[in-house]
Amino acid sequence: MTTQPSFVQPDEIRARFSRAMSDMYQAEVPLYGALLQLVAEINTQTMEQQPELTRHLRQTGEIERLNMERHGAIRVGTAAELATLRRLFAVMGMVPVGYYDLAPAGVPVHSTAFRAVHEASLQVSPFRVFTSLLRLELIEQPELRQQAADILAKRDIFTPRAIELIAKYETAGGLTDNEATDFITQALETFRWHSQATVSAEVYQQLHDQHRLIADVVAFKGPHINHLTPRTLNIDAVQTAMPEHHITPKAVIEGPPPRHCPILLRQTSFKALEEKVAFISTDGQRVQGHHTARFGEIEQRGAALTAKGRSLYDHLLQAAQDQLQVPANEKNAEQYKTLLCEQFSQFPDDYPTMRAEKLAFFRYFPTEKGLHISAASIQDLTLEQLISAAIIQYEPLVYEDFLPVSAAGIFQSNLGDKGQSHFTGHSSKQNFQRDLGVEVIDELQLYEETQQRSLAACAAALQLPTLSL
Ligand code: OOG
Ligand code: NI
Repeated sequence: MTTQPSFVQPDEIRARFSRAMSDMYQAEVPLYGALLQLVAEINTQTMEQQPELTRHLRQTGEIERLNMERHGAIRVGTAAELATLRRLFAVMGMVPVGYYDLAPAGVPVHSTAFRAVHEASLQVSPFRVFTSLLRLELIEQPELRQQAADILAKRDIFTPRAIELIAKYETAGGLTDNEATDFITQALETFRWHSQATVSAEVYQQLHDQHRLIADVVAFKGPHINHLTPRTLNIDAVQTAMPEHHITPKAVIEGPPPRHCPILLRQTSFKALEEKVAFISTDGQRVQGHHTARFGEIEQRGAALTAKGRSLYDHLLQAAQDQLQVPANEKNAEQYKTLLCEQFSQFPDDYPTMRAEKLAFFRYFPTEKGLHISAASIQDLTLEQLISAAIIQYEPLVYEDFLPVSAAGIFQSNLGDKGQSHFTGHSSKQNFQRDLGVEVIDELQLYEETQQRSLAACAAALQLPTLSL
């Protein structure tokens, strides 16, 4: 009789992989290590200074995931690469959530975020990877487009052993501890930096002239991780402290302005590093050159917004940008901040109003008082009455996703000033999903489900038949 081998939980593999990725990137880009340290210091300070925030982080459990919280970003070149990445991420319990079209902002890619979806899994490891697929069809010159496709067709970004282990996971339903360790080592290879380009300096230059991003995707062996982003509790403080630590941040923080009740996501990055690379040449000589792609980023996360809240956010952000008339830059950074704050004064900045107006998602918890009260005495109370009686309390659900306008700003800040063109190709979620091999998950649905589960858990704890909004 054979016994069932015990498999490592995908959540556990993801947590271990995320740590291994962070270690690798620290070794590759020491400035990322410096940024991690700065973020950790400011997080500690912020929690000391803001007991209310600390209480909130305890209540939601975010305090336990804070130090391991990060996202990464990669860019791939073909449908086959994207489809295999989906299988690789599935081993770690990560599935594609959301569709982001960056073409209108002049970046020839479309993207999704691979991440865990259940709040219990997110609690074990919230690691996410923003994954972009190059849209070769947006390259104008047919010869260059064909050449890029030919170069990409020749490369294999996965190790044979990684493919074997993915297949093993799919057929057996899991990986043993040894296999998981092996998988992490093998999968990491796909995201490693290679200073040796796979093309000549001439071809690199042609790709680069078309768009710097095209050179970044096509001219190298694989989709090197281009940044890893820790989560800060005070992005303004980190932005201010960065120069003292010899880190130069981009001019403006992407996303909403500073608020009492943070919403969605605020992000800032430091400029990409100019790194030495070697190009191939026909006579076997190494040709030295340089490439600029890898950078660092930090982010502060706030409440996940409902469709209504999100459309208000989009509207206010657009209004501020329209008023500024030109893209935000070093010179107009202060003016942009003022405009943004003015516009966002229309977005309620306290949780009770955000909840009453259904602008954000929340998680509900029974209070200590609620857990000690007799169930019979509260049977007829509505959710609102239970909240007023301090039997139930609520906390905003943290936003786990990305923002296309911010993502475009992050891309742009690392692509130099030129090339701010607009691509006119249609948004093609369908093509993206065909290439991916599955449909992407709607993030709003996920927040809705988490909110519902918290209500159900509250009802169970208070011995009430149901609770609804
Ligand atoms: C991805 C840029 C987007 C974010 O945090 O919005 C991103 C990239 O540069 O590949 O990472
Ligand atoms: Ni990022």
